[in-house]
Order: sequence, then structure tokens, then C-alpha cells
Amino acid sequence: MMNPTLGTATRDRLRIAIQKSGRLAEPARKLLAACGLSWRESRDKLFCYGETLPVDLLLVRDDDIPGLIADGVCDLGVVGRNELDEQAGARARNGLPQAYRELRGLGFGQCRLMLAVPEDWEWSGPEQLKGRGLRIATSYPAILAQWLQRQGIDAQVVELSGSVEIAPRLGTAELICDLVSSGATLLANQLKPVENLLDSEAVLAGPAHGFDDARAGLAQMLLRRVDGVLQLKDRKLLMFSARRESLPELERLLQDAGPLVQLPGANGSLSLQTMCEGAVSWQQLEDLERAGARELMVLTVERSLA
Ligand code: PRT
Ligand code: ZN
Repeated sequence: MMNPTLGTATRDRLRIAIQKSGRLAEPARKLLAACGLSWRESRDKLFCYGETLPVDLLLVRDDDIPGLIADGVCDLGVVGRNELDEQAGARARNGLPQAYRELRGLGFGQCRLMLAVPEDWEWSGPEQLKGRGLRIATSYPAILAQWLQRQGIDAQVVELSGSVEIAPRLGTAELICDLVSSGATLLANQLKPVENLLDSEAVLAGPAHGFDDARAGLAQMLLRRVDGVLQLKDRKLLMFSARRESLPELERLLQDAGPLVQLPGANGSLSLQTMCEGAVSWQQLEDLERAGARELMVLTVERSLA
């Protein structure tokens, strides 16, 4: 049972590819676990058999995920938008049909694909790259080529699989196009980001065409649960009691929250609750208390179906 038969045949189990190790591995597992999935791990740690639901995991390199979906080896995958778009661009360039699509942005693994130039360059815009026969080092040749074409720039794309940031110092390129999150890597290499080519994050990807067997229902259920988890991520339920005369001021303080639900409480007071996006700070609680709120409570919402 542990050894999956790979292939495109009809299946009654859903197979999701996630990164084995790296930036997206842990958050991807956490997200799927929050969706109610659990697994039995195999000895080779490449395939995890789904226990609570017929949903299995394949642990792979992130670069392999789009291809695994294209080949039907996996049904869904958690992968960086940068990787998915790059491989989609490469397929398009080779005249291949689009094989996968982004189903959901997942809100982790955020970074930007940026053009970066040596610190001492004066940057006035992409125009200044025209007609200079410049070389740009990148691991994202398809996305970069598309951008250059849109801008009408005739630079040469130098494809590197790693350590792109040292290319200018090595003299293999004048500038680079690479992922940036904190910006520390660029800074350490005397480079500065100048143009943003792509806002990236981890995404749930699936095949361009849906499923026509049991996987359709499983994928739909999973998507619904993913939506539920993403929606709840920053939500807090705020509960308190108050006397009716305090309501106008309390409503003013809570104008950014959801609707204020009022129920009759003890001793003629009201029992109130509302949904808040993001954290509720001590300061906000103290302000509400001063305005007449009592028995304040902030609760994490664990699960909900809209
Ligand atoms: O082994 P495998 O091939 O699976 O892993 P990998 O080394 O290719 O991937 P990994 O784990 O490094 O990245 C996986 C995904 O995380 C990427 O495809 C992106 O979608 C996302 N991600 C988010 C990042 C970054 N942030 C990031 N900062 N991927 C890479 N970087 C690198 C970047 O290339 C540069 O070298 O970090 C450096 C810049 O970081 P700062 O913070 O210095 O700006
Ligand atoms: Zn990789």
C-alpha cells in the first residue's frame, strides 16, 4: 500500500505533491493538517499514506511539482507561484499546452521576483537597459524573457540554477533577476532591487482540466476546507457584555469589525459578539472596557463552514 503506482489512470485517492524540505515544506503540511488530513509516513519518507481521508502526500523537490501535475502523477501541489509561472512560461515557449493552473494563493512563502542592479547604478527605469547588450543572470528565464519582451528590451538572459546573486561579481552578467524576501542577500552582494516582475507566494496548483472520477469530489472538499482555514487565519471572535446605553460608543470603537450580534444577557444587560479581522490588542480591549464593555473575551475560531 505504501508504494504508489504512478501514472495518469483513474484513481479514487487524491495525491498532493508538497516540498520535501525547504521553505514551503512545513507550512504546507500545517495547512493540510489544519484541513483535517493526517498521514502514515513510509520508510523512504517520499510517500505518506492518508489516514483520515483518501488523500496521500508525495514529498518532492519544489521544481518537480508542476511537471508531476502535468504528467498526472500528482493531482494537486503546493508550490511557489514563481516556479509554477516559470514552468508554464517554458511550456508555452515550447509550444506545449497549459497543463496546470493556480487554484488558490495560500498566504505563505511570500517573495518577489526582482530585477537587481549593482548598488552604484543610477536607476531611471527599464528604458535604460535598451540597446546596451546587457546580460541578466536568473533562474527564471521564461518569466524574465516575457518581461523583457513586454518592455522591448533586447538583453541576453543567462540561465543559472543557483547563486545568481554573485554573477555580477564573477563577471558572468551585469545584473540579475532573482527572488527577494528580506533583501539581505542583495545587500550583502552590493546589489539593489529596482523592478518587480512577480509577487509570489505558495499556491495550490491543480491540472488545467479537472477530474472526472472520485478525485473531483475530494479536490472540491479540500478546496472548501482550505478556504475555511485561510479565512479563519486572522479571525478572532470578540465577546463581551454591556448595558444598552454604552452601545453607541462601543459600536463606534468596533466600526471596522463585522456586525455586532446582540443577545439579551443577565440583569438587563446585553451579551454581544462580533468577528474581528486580525489581532485584538490589549489597548483595544481597554478602550472597550472604558466605553462600558465587561467580561471581554477574545476567542480563536477553530473551524467554520461558510
Ligand atoms: O530542494 P528544493 O528544490 O525543493 O528547494 P529550493 O532550494 O529550490 O527551494 P526553497 O525552499 O529555497 O524555496 C522554495 C520556495 O520558497 C520558492 O520557490 C519561493 O516560492 C519561496 N521563497 C520565499 C523563496 C524565498 N522566499 C527566498 N528568499 N525562495 C528563495 N529565496 C532565496 C532567493 O533565491 C535568494 O537567494 O532567498 C534569497 C533571498 O532572500 P533574502 O531574504 O535575502 O531577500
Ligand atoms: Zn528547487
